[in-house]
Amino acid sequence: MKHVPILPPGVFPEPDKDPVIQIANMVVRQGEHSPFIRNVFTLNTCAPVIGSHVMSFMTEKELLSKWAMFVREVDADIITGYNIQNFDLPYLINRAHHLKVENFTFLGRIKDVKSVIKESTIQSKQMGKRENKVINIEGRVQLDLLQILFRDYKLRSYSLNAVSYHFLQEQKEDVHHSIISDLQNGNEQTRRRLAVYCLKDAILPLRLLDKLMCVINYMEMARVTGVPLTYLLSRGQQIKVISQLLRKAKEQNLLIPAQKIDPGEEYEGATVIEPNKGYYNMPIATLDFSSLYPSIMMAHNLCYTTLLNQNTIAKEGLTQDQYIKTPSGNLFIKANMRKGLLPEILEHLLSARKKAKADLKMETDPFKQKVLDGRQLALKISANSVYGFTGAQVGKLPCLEISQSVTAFGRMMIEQTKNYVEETYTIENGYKHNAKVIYGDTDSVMCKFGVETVQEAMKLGREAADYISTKFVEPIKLEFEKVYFPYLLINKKRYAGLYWTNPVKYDKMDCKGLETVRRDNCPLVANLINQCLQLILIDRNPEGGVEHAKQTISDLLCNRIDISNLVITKELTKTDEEYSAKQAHVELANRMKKRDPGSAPQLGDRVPYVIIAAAKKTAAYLKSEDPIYVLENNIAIDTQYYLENQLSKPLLRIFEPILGEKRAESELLKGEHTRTKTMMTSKVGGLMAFATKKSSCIGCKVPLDNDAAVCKHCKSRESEIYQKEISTINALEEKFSRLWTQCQRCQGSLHEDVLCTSRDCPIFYMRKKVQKDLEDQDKLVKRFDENEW
Ligand code: TTP
Ligand code: MN
Ligand code: MN
Repeated sequence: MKHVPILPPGVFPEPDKDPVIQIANMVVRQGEHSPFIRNVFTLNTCAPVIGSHVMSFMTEKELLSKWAMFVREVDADIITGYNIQNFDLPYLINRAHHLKVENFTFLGRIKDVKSVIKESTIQSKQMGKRENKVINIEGRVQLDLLQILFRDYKLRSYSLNAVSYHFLQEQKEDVHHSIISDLQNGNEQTRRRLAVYCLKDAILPLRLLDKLMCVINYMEMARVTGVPLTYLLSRGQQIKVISQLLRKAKEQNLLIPAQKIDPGEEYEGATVIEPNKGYYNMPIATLDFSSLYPSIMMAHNLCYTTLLNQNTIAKEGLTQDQYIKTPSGNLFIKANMRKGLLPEILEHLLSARKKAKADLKMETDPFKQKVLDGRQLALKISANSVYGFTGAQVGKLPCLEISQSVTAFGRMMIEQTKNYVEETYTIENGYKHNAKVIYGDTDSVMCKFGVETVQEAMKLGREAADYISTKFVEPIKLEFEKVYFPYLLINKKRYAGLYWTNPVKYDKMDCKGLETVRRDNCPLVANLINQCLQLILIDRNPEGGVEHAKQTISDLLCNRIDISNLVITKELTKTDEEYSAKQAHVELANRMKKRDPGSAPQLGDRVPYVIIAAAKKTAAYLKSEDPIYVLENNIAIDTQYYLENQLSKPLLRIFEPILGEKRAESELLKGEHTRTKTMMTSKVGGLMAFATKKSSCIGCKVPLDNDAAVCKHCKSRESEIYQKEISTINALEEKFSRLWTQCQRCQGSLHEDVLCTSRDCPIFYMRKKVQKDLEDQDKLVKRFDENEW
């Protein structure tokens, strides 16, 4: 569902003032791809929309009342939409209350139970703190797509527009809220245009749910862990473990203690093997334990119900072969005596994961593969949170003996694995080289076997994994995971490499802990790091990477980087007073509010900004500016800031293992290419170069003291110079129209005016920039006219 209230420009709608003018609905049977009901409820008349049922009402009261009847009649199991939980549903309920619409709030399946709005805050490690509205609609599950995306996907922007572009490669038709009331107050045709937009907004969440297989995946998780579907959105990991524990405890006639348990102390975590940093132009095989912590708990029967102490051992007269002592010194009874609940829960979760992994292997569609990978990952996380549950300091049932035993086993095992590899694969034992573990984290080892081909590394990797697995108790299993070739090992948790799972072709370039995904940095950083890594790893041309980095730095300092690459975005999550230190995006939001309260970013928006040049020592948070404002007012960018605060660290990081610390710094950040800056006037932005006042000759740039287009010396070439500037105009116009078409196409809109003002789309900035360049170039060419050309 999707509803449109009238929004006065830039003001968030308020249910006691702003009417609901349309509600669009799509109803689909789970498993089918297209809805069997498509309708839209409109206030005032609306021209027909092919394929959709238009129902028009003359009063808002009637519209709302009939819509509530529709909800009861169609009797859906799941209600979805984009931000329905915090926006549409509460809005409709409040509006209906305000208008005193009778019987509106009976939206659920239990007679006479009203749907009411409550506020709630949830806090979790995974999500941070979020304030949400909660509405009871008995018998129907609310699955808000926005909430699902918040949980399952890290995205740069969560606007429906950006999201549908990201997953469906199409953008929705955006009707800018400033024109909604004009459209509503127009005629049946303009209201039809609103309806079309509204219908499209209603179907998008369904299509996304379908594409991302959300209902199937959530359903499976709910079944496996035994929690209601909605808990998966509203609650954390712990509730799933509790639910499974209750399920198993009941089977064995056990009760779970309800009183608060003392959390116990911190305990030691996992081992990270000290990295042997460098650029490896040879295959590196990675071995990793499959579901390590869960399999440790299963192998050694670790559970609340199997934990022993000396007293019980004495009292029960247990003999040494009946229990084990973990590396952390804790005692547990063996499975043949009594099988723990946790190992059983884990078996169940891991068999579901195994099945998901098998489905993944069968799938050929790359997008579905991603979704299935998401499913097996969710099950992996659920399995790992069983361990997390026992170690949670503020948990319902912490048990230090279990959690510290798990990590102690883990530490011991990775150490042993490293030794097995290095002791077994030696020249002495008949292999061509001495193997070396160059890095490892928690349950994985990166092995340099010294061989030259991916194939040989895979063979040794498989062999080693199988051999080492036999050294541990079942179901513990070391697996050959992949080969990295080449491999750039930067530091603990930071590396990149080409990732091979077959000897013919690498699967992907894999980067860990590097700035290759854009979130808080500007796109320039991610793009440059990606390009350099591609040169280093794919082209195996580290020198080319260095050259490319230098060239980009030089482009940056000479203002040749497009502004869309320099836009940084940060979410405005708190009000000004709540931030302890001044922040660039918050300051900007405040300044924009003063300029124009209507278009200023609101709480929850991502604020795009660039850093502009200012007097020396101006704090960075004062130099943030709206990219559009920068374009429109020809404001110079602080290129030095971008070099020092955005590019330099990530760049040095990837080049240090190749060039060495000293050379990386001197070659990348201090070379000739960084001096180009002094050749340009540093105050003037790139797009200003031509657009300055009528002060220099268009031909040779010599300063002029009159308004002429060219100087005396260039006068004879004036026609030629004019032609050149005209062709620049032509080129810009062509570029503009290409970008324009692209925006139109991606909006799927054939309206003459492109309405998209999506500030999270780089095309938008490019289009704006070209538009600005075109205006400037136009002005420049006019100088020829003014001087009697
Ligand atoms: P991984 O090797 O990432 O996970 P895994 O061994 O459970 O699963 P896989 O079969 O995919 O290798 O991490 C090793 C251990 O680190 C894992 O068993 C438990 C711990 N861990 C957590 O506690 N929480 C987590 O979110 C992750 C990823 C790991
Ligand atoms: Mn593992
Ligand atoms: Mn691992």
